[in-house]
Amino acid sequence: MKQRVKVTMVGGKNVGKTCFLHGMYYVMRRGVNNFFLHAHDADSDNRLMRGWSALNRRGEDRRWPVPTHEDITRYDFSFKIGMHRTLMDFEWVDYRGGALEEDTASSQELIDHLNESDCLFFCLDGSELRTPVAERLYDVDSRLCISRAKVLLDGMSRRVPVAVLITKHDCCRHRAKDELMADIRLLFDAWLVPGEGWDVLICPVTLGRQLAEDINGGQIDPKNLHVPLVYSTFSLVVEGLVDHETKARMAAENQEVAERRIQESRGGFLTNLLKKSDIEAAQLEAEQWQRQRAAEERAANRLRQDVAALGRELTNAVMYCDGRRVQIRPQHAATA
Ligand SMILES: Nc1nc2c(ncn2[C@@H]2O[C@H](COP(=O)(O)OP(=O)(O)OP(=O)(O)O)[C@@H](O)[C@H]2O)c(=O)[nH]1
Ligand SMILES: [Mg+2]
Repeated sequence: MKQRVKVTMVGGKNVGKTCFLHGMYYVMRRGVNNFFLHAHDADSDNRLMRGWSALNRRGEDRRWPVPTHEDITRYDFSFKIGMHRTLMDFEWVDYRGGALEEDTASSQELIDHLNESDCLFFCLDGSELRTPVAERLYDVDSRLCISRAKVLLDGMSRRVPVAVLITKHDCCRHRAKDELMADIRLLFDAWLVPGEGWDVLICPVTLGRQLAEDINGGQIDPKNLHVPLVYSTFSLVVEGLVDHETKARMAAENQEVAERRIQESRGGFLTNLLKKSDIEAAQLEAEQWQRQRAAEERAANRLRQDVAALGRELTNAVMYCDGRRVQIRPQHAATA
């Protein structure tokens, strides 16, 4: 399993990418159910914590970040279980929303980042979903750069998990869940149909319920901010688990083949003597495969525990696996 992965956050201008990052960093730096996120360097930590402190200055419009100017801002984080055990290192890429709409060097850089990404976050501005989108479909699609993002994602050389964040969910939480989901299906049809191979999380997030009515005075009371990163980690750890299980199975099969060769070579005293070197070579091989199998099984067992811990955070999550709705049961079994 890769220990260092790259997340790219995409979405239109002003959809709440930077605010989400500041909020997510704060809640996970503090820790959510024993999961932690720590920036690798003090400058990034300070910058993100300053961003969070500003959000909490109620009554000032300076509480909100200025639109991101730098084309691309990178952060290096460690995602930990407990304070000390790193599960995965993330290189996080936040970039100015405008880059998605343009055909410039920075959008080329973004495409390069996407191609190297192991998971994606797409921010969908929940304030666009206050009312049904059907009649405003093309307008919403172009403002949120959804079609543009789809084109970029389809151009990617491989499928990676996608977390769709309904940011500013406070603005659309008055709507029935089914209705909201129908709108999301309209907007993201291509990512939610079978056969396209996308694994998708749909996750509402907000920095505070009161913000819908009072953007400058509303209290900061974040919801769900840790879920998308937990989902990305979960998906990548499951991938690693499957890899170890496959390797353990292959090692077991190879061990069996070598053991069969030993059995077939053995015979009477003279046969054993004549085939001594063949038998010894097969014995050595069988032992090597046995050791490899044991190592893969140990690694798989460790990851199974991590998958269970991460899965506990996702039992209420709306997830699709190649267009099929999947649910993680409280006893951690992922089922269709
Ligand atoms: N109601 C509500 N508004 C929010 C929330 N989060 C962010 N906003 C508003 O959205 C604005 C834009 O947020 P940013 O995080 O700067 O958006 P961005 O996507 O980084 O924008 P660019 O840097 O221009 O690409 C903020 O100034 C807030 O007014 C939220 O949870 N609820
Ligand atoms: Mg920004």
